[in-house]
Amino acid sequence: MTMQRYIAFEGVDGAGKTTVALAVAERLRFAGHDVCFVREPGGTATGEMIRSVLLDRGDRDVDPWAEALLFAAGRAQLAVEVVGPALAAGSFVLSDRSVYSSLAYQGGARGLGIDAVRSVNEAGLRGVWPGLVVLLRVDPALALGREDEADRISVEGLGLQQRVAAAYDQLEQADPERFVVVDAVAPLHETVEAALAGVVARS
Ligand code: T5A
Repeated sequence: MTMQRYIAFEGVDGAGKTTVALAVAERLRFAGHDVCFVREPGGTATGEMIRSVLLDRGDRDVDPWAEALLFAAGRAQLAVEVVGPALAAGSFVLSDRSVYSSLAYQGGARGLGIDAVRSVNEAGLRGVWPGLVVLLRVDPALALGREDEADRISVEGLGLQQRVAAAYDQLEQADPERFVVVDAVAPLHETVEAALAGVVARS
């Protein structure tokens, strides 16, 4: 299994992950590659149900560890049902978010601890781990303004997003070989070109 072809797009809420990841997928397909595109939370029937529990807004509590374990549960299902088989078949897998979101949001921003959150995810992923992370860097306030609709987590506002941005920086500094950092304040076509160049150079 070539994990180098498992590429995660990451960033704060509204950074532009979906837009950029879809554009990179299209360019890779145009170049003749098989590309499997997934999103987290979600990507399987079970995962989409878990997504609703995690992101639908409503008058209910979700404990931070319940949140972390639900994200990890959906991800375990996605790994065994979709990502692992696609990589084994030689496809690129482009993922709109990944385990690195859990490390940044639940491990860093929510204060559960990056190592503790990494451990529960490792148990479920069984080695299916992104080989490359494209981190879209943008001021969290600007990014929140780009969001179409706030979900249960982004509605918490700027303070959380600033802690998320700091956690991503910490993750990148600890493991720079795995990361490509892209300026997502630039015009969109420049961001897409930079992300594509990073992917092509590393895969
Ligand atoms: N979460 C998720 C966790 O806490 N832990 C986890 O483990 C996981 C997996 C849902 C929430 O769950 C949290 C994080 C989130 O709070 P989500 O559905 O990915 O995750 O939610 P968002 O990040 O809010 O996703 P959005 O779809 O709102 O934002 P995107 O995908 O970052 O941005 P996008 O592409 O939809 O829109 C960006 C806009 O900006 C424009 C684009 O044209 C677009 O209109 N734009 C640029 N985009 C990119 N680069 C540029 N240079 C651009 N310039 C303008």
